[in-house]
Amino acid sequence: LVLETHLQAGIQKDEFFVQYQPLMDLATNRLYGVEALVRWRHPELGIIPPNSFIPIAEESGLIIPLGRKIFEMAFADFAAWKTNFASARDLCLSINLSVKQMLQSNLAADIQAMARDAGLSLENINLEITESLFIDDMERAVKTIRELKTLGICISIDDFGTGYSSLKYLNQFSIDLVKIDKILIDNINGNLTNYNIVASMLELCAKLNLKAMAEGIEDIDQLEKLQGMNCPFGQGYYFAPPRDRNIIEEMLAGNM
Ligand code: G
Ligand code: G
Ligand code: MN
Ligand code: NA
Repeated sequence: LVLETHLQAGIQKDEFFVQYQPLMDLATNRLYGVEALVRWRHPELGIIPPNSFIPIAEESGLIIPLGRKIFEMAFADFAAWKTNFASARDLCLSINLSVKQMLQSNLAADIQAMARDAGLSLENINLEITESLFIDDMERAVKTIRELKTLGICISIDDFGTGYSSLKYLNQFSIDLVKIDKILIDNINGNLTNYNIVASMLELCAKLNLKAMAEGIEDIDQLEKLQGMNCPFGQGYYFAPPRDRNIIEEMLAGNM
């Protein structure tokens, strides 16, 4: 309850900010997009990672106003990058959404309004959702995804392979991108079973015409294995950790 009170105050005092982690095109080794990841700069406790407050924000419902702030910040940055950097023209922006946010009836209209306020078109905007969404309220989830897709927004399944992982959802909900969880990527070199699971997932995605991204790539051996399997996209500390906005701007200015 104490943290919840701090969280509420923190939202009002704008203590939250967004970092961005590069998403890479593995075929060309070029920047494909960035994933927005929220952080809390607490006046006494310092930087608090999302794992420590997102669950509380979800339980308390504060994820709704916080989520709106995250969109506003990321949309403002993204709009500025599109204006200022030719290299950002086709860049994709990925934003994580909690189940609670996805189940708001006005989500699509809300996002549309925030994009309009930021002077941003909804092309190249990608929302990351988790499979648990489909257990919670299937009907609402389907309706929301349809509305978002009508606006031109892309949908990713985050942490794929760890949870419910029903393959039929991928097609049924016209998912655009599957993010294969770090846990499966971790052991891709040491463990033949893991390797085969990832290889099969990539094959399946290709057959279903889904983009696939490997999460948590930390070394060149993993990268080369994934490239050998024709994994189209990747993310991980090997390329870059989540970075402050100004570092991303340096990259866009031509140093990467
Ligand atoms: O950045 P980090 O690895 O600490 O993020 C941990 C988790 O917190 C992510 O996997 C993601 O699920 C969640 N998270 C990070 N940023 C956001 C955000 O902006 N919105 C929501 N809903 N979740 C986020
Ligand atoms: O669940 P989600 O995919 O949204 O989480 C993304 C988070 O995963 C990022 O915030 C980042 O902190 C973390 N992450 C990204 N790449 C790596 C990696 O290579 N290794 C580890 N340990 N964590 C990573
Ligand atoms: Mn994510
Ligand atoms: Na993940």
